[in-house]
Amino acid sequence: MSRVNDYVKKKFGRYMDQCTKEEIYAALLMFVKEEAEARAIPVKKQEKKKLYYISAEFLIGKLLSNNLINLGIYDEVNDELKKCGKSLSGIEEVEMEPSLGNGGLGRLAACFIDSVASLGLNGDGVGLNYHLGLFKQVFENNLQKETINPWITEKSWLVDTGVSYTVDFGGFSVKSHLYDIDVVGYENRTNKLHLFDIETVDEKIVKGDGIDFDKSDIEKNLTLFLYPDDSDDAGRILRVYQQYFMVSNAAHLIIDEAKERGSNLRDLDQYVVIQINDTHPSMVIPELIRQLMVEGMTIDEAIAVVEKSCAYTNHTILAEALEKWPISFMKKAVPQLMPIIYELHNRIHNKYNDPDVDIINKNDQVCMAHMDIHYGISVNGVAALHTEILKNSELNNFYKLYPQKFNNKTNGITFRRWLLYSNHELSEYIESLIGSGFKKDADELGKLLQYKDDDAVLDKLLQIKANRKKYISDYLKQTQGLTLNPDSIFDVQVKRLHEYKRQQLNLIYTINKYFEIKEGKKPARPITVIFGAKAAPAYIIAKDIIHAILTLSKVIAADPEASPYLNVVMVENYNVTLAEKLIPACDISEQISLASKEASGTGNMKFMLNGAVTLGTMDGANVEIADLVGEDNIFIFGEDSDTVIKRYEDESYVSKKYIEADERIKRAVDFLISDKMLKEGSKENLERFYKELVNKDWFMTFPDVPDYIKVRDEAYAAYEDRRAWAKKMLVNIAKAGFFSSDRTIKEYDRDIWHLS
Ligand code: 26V
Repeated sequence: MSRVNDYVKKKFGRYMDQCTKEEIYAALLMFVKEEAEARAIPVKKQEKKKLYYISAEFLIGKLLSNNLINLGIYDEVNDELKKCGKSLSGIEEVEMEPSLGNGGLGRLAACFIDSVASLGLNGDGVGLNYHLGLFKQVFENNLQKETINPWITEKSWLVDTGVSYTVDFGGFSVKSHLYDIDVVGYENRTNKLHLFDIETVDEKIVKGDGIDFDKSDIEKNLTLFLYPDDSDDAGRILRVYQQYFMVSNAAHLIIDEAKERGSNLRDLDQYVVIQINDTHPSMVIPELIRQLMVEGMTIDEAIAVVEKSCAYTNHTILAEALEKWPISFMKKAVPQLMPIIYELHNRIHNKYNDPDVDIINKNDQVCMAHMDIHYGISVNGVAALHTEILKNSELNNFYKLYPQKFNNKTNGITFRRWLLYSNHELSEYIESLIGSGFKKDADELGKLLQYKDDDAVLDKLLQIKANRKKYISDYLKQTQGLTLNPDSIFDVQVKRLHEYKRQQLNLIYTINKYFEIKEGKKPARPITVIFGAKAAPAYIIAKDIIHAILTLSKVIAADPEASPYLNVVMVENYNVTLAEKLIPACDISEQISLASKEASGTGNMKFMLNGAVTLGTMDGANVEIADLVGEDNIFIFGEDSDTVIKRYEDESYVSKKYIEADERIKRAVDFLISDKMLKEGSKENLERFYKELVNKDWFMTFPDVPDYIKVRDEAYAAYEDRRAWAKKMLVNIAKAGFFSSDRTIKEYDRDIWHLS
C-alpha cells in the first residue's frame, strides 16, 4: 500500500477505492500541502538576500498535478489511483482554476515563481487574492457575455497566515489579510506566493448574472475582480486602490522579513530585490520610501536604498497599457504618497530639465514607468526585438540617460507544466530516446536532433500528435458540444483578443478559403481553424471580432459544400486548463501579430515545445524561434517591424487602399456584412467591425494579407509530406530548450537579482 493511500486511510478511515472524487481531492490537497511545507524554509533561516516578484497577475492554473510532479510523486499517486479504478485527470476535475490573470503577463509570473523555486532560489511572489478573478466567458447569440468566476472553495491551496497590516487610503483605512499558496519547486525547495486580501469583500454587490458592481464601495470591492472595467473613472480609480493595497502590503512584508533576517533597513538593498512586473506595482517605490521614513530614515536615506532595490520589467509598448495616473486620482486614493512622488519628480526635473522624462507630465499625470526607470537598477524587455525597440524608440530618451540599466530577458515557460504534465505521452517518449536529463536541463532536448532522419521516431511523433488531437476532440465534444475532425489540420490561434494580435487577419484568410472552396478549389485535407480568446469587457471592437468569428463558424457549418473541408471553432472560456489540452494537439501555431507590437509571446514557445510549427510574423520571440529552428522549420510572412514603425511615424496607412488593391481582400471584407452573415449574426456588431476595418484598421491587417495567404497555403501543402512535417516538429521540440523559464530566471539572477 502506498504512502498516499495510507494517508487517506488515516484521515478518512477508508482507503481510496472507498472514497469519492471530492474526498480524494481533499486528501491529496492536505497530503501535498504537508509535503510542500516540509520543504519550505522559515524566513529567519532563508538566505540573506530575497527576491520579491510583485505582480497584479499570477495565472497559476490548477496546482494538484503540477505539485505532484514537482514533488516527484505524480506517477506513484497516479498508479495508486489506477489500482482503485480512478485517475488523476478525474480527480483534477474537482479543482477550480484560479483565474488570477489575463494572459501572457500573468502566466509568465506563474512560470517564473515555479522556476525560482525549482532553481532553489530565495524568492516569493506577491499579489492580490481576487475572489472572482477574471470573468468567465460564455457565448450567447454569438456574443461574448461575462459572468462571474468564483474559484475559492472550502478546500483550496490558500493557507491563512494570520498576517495582517493596516493600509491607509484617503479618508479611511482597511485591514489586510494574507493568504499564502505554496510554490513547490521541481525536486527542490518550496517558496511562497503571497496573496493579500481584505475580509470585507462582499460578492453580493455583483448585480444580476453579469460582472457589474458598485465601483465606489472600496471596502466591499477591493479584491473582488482582476482588472475591473477601466472604461470609466470609477473603474480606473479602483485600480489605483488595488495597486496601492498590493504594494503597501508588499512593503510591510518586505520590511518585516528583512528585519527578521537581520537587516537594519539602511542596508535593505543587500537583503531585498524587488521585481516590478509591468507598471501595476510601481507605487511600491514611493510606498517603500514612505514606510522606511516611518521607520526613522530620512527621505535621502530611504530613496538611496530603495533605488538600489527595485527593477522594472516592461511587457508592452501599447500606449494604453503604459499607465499614467492622474494626480487627482492619487490625491484622492493615496494622498500620503504625493509628497514623496513630488520629491521624486522634482529631483529628476531639476537634474535633466527634459519634460519627456519627467515623472509628472504636463497633463498632471504620474507616469509610472518613468518613476520605475529613474528609481530602479534595471529596465528589461521580454524578447530581443522588444528590448531593441524599447532602447531605440519607445524609451530612447531614457536609454540615452541610463544605457547601463537596459537589458533583455527573453521570456520562457516552465517545462514541468507545458511538457511533463500537459503532454505526458510526448515527455515519456522523449525520455525513452534521450534519457531524463532534459527535465532539469532543457538544452538536452537538443539531443533529439540525432533522430531527425529516423522514420520510426518521426512516425511516433505523428502518432502522439494524432492521439492528442483525438483527445481534445473528445474533450471539446463532451464539455462544449463542439465537433472537430481529428484527421483535419489543427490550425490554432489562442491568446487574448486584441487587434494587434490580429485574429481578424486569420478571419480574413478563413473567409477567403471559404470562397475558394465554394469555387471548387478544395484543400488537400480538411482544415480546422481553432480560436480561443477573451476580450476585455469594455473593448468593443474585440468583442465584435469574437462575434464575427462565431457567426462565420455557424455560416460555414451550415454550408454542406464547404463544411466537409473547413471548420471554424471558437472554444468558450479559454484558460490555462484548456491551453494544457489544446496546445499539445496543435499542428500550426498562429503567431501573427503586427510586427513590433507583440512584446514576446509565450504561447509561441509552448506550441513549439509540443511539436507545432509556427506560422508567424517577425515579431517578439518569433524572431528568436526563427533563428533557432531555421527557415525550413517555420513559416514566416509579412512586413518587418521597421516598416511598420515607419508607417506609424509617417501616418501613411490607408486601409481602403489595400482593400481595393486585392480582389480577395475586398471580397472577404464585404462578406462580413453579406446577407449570409447578417442572417446569422447581428447587424450592429458586424457593421461596426466592417467600418472599423475599412476606415481605420489601426493595427494594419491588410498589407500582410497577400503574403499571409501565400505562406499559410504553403504550410498546408508542406503538411502533406507527413515525414518531412514530422521532421519540422522534431526540430522545433529539439530547439525549444532555450525557452525554458529556468534559463530566463538564471539570467535575471545573474544580471539583476544576484541571489546565488
Ligand atoms: C493591459 C490591459 C489594458 C487594457 C485592459 C486590459 C489589459 C490587460 C492587460 C494589460 C497588460 C498588458 C501587458 C501584457 O500582458 N503583456 C504581455 O506580456 C507577455 C509576457 O511578457 C508577453 O509575452 C506578451 O507579448 C505581452 O503582450
